[in-house]
Amino acid sequence: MGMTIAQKIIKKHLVSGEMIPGQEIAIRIDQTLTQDATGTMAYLQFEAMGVSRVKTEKSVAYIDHNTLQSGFENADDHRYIKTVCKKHGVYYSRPGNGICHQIHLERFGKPGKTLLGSDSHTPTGGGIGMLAMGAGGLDVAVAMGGGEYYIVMPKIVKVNLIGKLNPFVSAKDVILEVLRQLTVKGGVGKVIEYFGEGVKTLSVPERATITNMGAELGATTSVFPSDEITREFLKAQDREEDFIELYPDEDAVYDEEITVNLSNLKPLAAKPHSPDNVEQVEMIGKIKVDQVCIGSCTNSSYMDLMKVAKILKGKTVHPDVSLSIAPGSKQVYNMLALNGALADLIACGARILECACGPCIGMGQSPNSKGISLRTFNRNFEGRSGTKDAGIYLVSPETAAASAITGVLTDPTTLDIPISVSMPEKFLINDNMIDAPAEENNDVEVLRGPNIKPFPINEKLSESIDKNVVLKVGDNITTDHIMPAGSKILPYRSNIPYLSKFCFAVCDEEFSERAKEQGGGFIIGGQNYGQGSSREHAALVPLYLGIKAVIAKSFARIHRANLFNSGIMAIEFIDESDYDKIDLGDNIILPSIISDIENGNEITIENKTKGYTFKGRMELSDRQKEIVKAGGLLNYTKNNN
Ligand code: MIC
Ligand code: SF4
Repeated sequence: MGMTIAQKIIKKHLVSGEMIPGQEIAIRIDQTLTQDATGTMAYLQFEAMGVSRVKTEKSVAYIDHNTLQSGFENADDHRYIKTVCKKHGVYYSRPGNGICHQIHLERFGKPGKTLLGSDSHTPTGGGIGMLAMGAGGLDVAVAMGGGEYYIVMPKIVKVNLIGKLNPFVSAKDVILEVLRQLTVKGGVGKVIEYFGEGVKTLSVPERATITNMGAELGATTSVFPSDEITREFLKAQDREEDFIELYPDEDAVYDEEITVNLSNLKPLAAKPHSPDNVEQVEMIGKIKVDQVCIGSCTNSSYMDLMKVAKILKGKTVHPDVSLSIAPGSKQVYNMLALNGALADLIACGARILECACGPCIGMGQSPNSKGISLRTFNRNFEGRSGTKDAGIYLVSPETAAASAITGVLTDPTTLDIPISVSMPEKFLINDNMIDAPAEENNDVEVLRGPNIKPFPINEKLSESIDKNVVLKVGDNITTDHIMPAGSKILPYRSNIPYLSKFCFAVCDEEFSERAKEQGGGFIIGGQNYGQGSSREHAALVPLYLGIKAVIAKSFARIHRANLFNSGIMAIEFIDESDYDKIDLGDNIILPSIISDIENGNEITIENKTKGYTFKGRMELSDRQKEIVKAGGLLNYTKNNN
């Protein structure tokens, strides 16, 4: 039987397990990436493993999230990452060089390779035919140490692209359409593979926009074929030697299939507060806009910003709008500066930000109260922008630029501005902001600031657990709800005790205090609990607060793994009506948890307050069972060394 692209890459990297959807497999990781908001924790964990040098083909650390330095914390963390990387064989991309996913695509990604990143948008690399996945920092640390990465063998969804995009309709509209069809949980346990005649009409940056936002589908990853267009891109990046051709076999079998006709697409927007709340821009109507932000790892490529510059050339940003633009990388920024496009952006009144995540992670540019902000980003969760009552719309760069001029949400196809932008034959190559690691690690001193506090480590699991429900939440809880980001909190990513004050604050301001007072307990969740960011802080902080288990209707992939890695149990309701019967404060007992785990996957749960017993499910591989019993992956690894 023929194979799909993802199956081919998995087969080449398979260490153990069978490639049967739903079964746990282990794969070898060729490359890793970290960013600074998850990186400190990942390198602390790497150090705790006692491996002297990374064992991957290439590992790169990027500084892009915590670039606002309003205290010593971020600068200290950067210095720690810089020195720890130098010592242990990791390339270091300095602040100012740009956003991890954009740079990795430009300078390091290779078709056919596996990439594991401590950031959920790592699948951006699927735009050049990599199997690129997001994970928690600990999983990335293990991969850097040469350990395999465990995933559930995914199902493969074929997205058949036909036709060709019309002018002013863009790659962002393609992925918004896929999100409209499949929703934020439609990709769980699946790889999304793009196929069909429409593929060759899309450039690599456009493909990368689409695979980037596959994260919002909850997918394991997304991937495009590696074809002549990929070769041209790599050649223009001066690395044609990294190219290999990669197509699915003609008789490849897919588990599901959907078709998107590019010719029929219209500009789309994801309305507040979910990336799958998608509607046509024209149908939403001309709502008044307060802010427009262009950038992020989804839409900050040279091609994207050239289109924006052409739309804005000779115009002025509407008086009621604040427009900010953050180029994705120094390469992009520098090229815009050299060809004059930057001058057009400045002249129209755009506020040019440094090449970094910036407003996407709430590092500045929070909208005004009840403000409407159009963003070319990938997430519009409530509160993520830093303004709780703001309404964030996710749109294409074309829609963003058009609306910045008119001051209202504007369908860019209605503007009469002919623009054409073509891929450069050669990108500007200058890797002077990427530091190579030291040859020998003995004399490199790792510098740590006072903000770095020890991370919590769980205890061995005990047979019976008796605690209260300290929080009950609904469906689609994101890791941004669990552990918010933003400029005030992000500097403390290496300080779990401090972070714990903000845990779940968006949903329930008293949660943190309540959990501490009661010595921890249980969290009850709905569908798709833990979607969104890969931040393992969303598991480490609840661990610090004493959370023993999350009992939910279903879990998102990366967060589920992060919970188990930290030794918190992720238990699913077998009968979802049991969710309705539990209330905040109920006393819950797991009377025989170790025996239950050993005997299968059914967990007995007693609700003492309500006086009844029900069953939960925890499907674990033998290895995961041992991890949970040991109280997390670090304990398990230590026990086995
Ligand atoms: C995000 O977009 O939410 C982040 C910030 O990039 C996260 C990682 C983090 O929380 O540090 C992600 O997507 O994984
Ligand atoms: Fe950075 Fe935003 Fe991309 Fe996350 S989604 S990596 S915060 S640009």
